Amino acid sequence: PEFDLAIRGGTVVTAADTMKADIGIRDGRIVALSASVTGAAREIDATGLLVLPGGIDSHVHISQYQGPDISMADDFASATAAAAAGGNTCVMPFALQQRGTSLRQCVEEYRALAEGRCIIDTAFHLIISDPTPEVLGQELPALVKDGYTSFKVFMTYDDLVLNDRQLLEVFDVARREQALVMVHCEGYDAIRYMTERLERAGQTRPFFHAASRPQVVEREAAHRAISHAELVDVPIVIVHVSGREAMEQVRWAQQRGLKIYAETCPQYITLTAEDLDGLNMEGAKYVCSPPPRDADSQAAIWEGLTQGVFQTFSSDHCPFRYDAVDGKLNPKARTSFRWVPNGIPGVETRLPILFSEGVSKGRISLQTFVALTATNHARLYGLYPQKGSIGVGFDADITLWDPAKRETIRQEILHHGADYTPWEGFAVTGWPVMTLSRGVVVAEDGKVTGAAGHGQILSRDISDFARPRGL
Ligand code: DUC
Ligand code: ZN
Ligand code: ZN
Ligand code: ZN
Repeated sequence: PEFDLAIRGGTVVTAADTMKADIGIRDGRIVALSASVTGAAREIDATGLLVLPGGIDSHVHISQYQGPDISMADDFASATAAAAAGGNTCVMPFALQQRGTSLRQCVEEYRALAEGRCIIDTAFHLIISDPTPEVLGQELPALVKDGYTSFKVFMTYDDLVLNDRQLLEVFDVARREQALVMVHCEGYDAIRYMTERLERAGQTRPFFHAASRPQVVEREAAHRAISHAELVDVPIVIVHVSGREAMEQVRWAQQRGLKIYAETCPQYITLTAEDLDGLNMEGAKYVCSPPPRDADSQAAIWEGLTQGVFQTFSSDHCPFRYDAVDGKLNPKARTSFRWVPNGIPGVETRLPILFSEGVSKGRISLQTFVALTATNHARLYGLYPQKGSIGVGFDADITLWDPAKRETIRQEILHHGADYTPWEGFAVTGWPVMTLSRGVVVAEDGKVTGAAGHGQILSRDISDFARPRGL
C-alpha cells in the first residue's frame, strides 16, 4: 500500500485553516493531505471529529530534583502517559543544573532518566542555577550546538535565584548563541520579606502562600527582566504569567517593539487565590508559583490570549502528591506555607480546559487554540516544521478531538502520578479521543496504548524567535 495509515473523514484544523481533508501517513510522517486519501494499509474513521496537531506542552517538570526530602509525583513514563492521554504528542521538561555541578553532567543524568521510558517525544530545556565562567563560556555554547536551544532562569528560590548581574551574563550568552531564555519572574527579596512578615504574624497556612507573592512581586520582576533583555538586546520568554499586572508589562514591552514572548497556564484562567483557602491544609493542593490571582486577572489573561500577548499556553505540570511525606504535606510544610513544594499537576487537563473555556465558550477560535497549544510551541522552541502543524512533511503527531463530548475532570480518570487534581469536578466540553505519535496510536478513549520507549528524546534547532532585533 501507498500509505501505512489514513485518517479519513475528519475536519483538519491548523493555526491557519479549518478544512475537510484526509491524511495519508507513511513511516511516521504526513505524506498526503487531500480531499480523499485511499490505498492505506489501515484506516481510522475521523467522521465528526476534529483532527488537530498533537498538543505540545513546552513547560513541564518531570523527575526534577527538589532536594533530599521532596519527590515529584511523576517519572518520565507516567508523565508522558498522562500527556498522551490528554492529547499531547510532545513535552518539554527541564534538565536542572544543581549548584556546584557541571551542566553537561546534569543533562546526561536527566537524559538517563528519560531514555527508554517516554511514550511521546520529549525535548529538554536547561535550568541554569550556577552560571560560572565555565558554564557561560564553554558548557552552554556546546549544549546549544547539541540542540538544547533554550534555558530557564529564576529570579527567586534559594537554590536557583540569579542576581541581576548573573541574569545579564546568561542573556548575553543567549544573544550570542541565539538561544531562547525563559524567565521565572518573581522577586527573591520581596518574597523573603513578605514570608517572614506573615510567619511572624502566625499566618502560615497554605492560604498565605499567595499573600507572600502578590502581583506587584511578579510585575516588578517582569519589568526588571524585560529591561535587562532590552539592555542586552535579547529575546526572552516570560513564563507562567499569572495576572493583569505582569501581562501589562509584557504588552507594554511588545508595543515598544521588544521581542518579549509570554506564556500562561490553565490555573490562571480557572483558579483564584481563594482556592488556597481550603479547610485545614487542603489549600496546599493549589500552591503554585506564581499563585492564582482573582477574577480581574483571569479577565486580563483572556485579553492577553485573544490579543496575541501570549504565544503559548502550557501546563507548568509540576506534580507532587498531596497525602505523602515527600509531597505537599511534608512535615515542614505543616509548619509553614514556605515549605510546601510549589507546583500543580496539569499535563493531562491543559487541552480540555483551554478548549472548553476558550473554544466551546466562544472566547477563542480553533486556529488560536491550535496556535496556543501546539504550533507556537514548535516555532518558539525550534521544532518547526518537524512538529506543530498538519501538513505534508510534518511528523504524524495528531490528536482526534471530539468537540461535543462532555466530561467531568476527576482524579480517577487521569493517568498522572499525583494523588489529586486541582480541577476535581470541573466540567468541560471537548475531549481527546485518540492520540497518534509519529503515526502510532499512543492513547485511545482514556487508555494509554503507547509503549514506553516509543517516545524519542529530541534535539532542537535554533529558533527564529531567538534572533536579536538588530540581526
Ligand atoms: N516554577 C515553575 O515553573 N514551575 C513550578 C514552580 C515554579 O516556581
Ligand atoms: Zn519550575
Ligand atoms: Zn517558574
Ligand atoms: Zn514550571
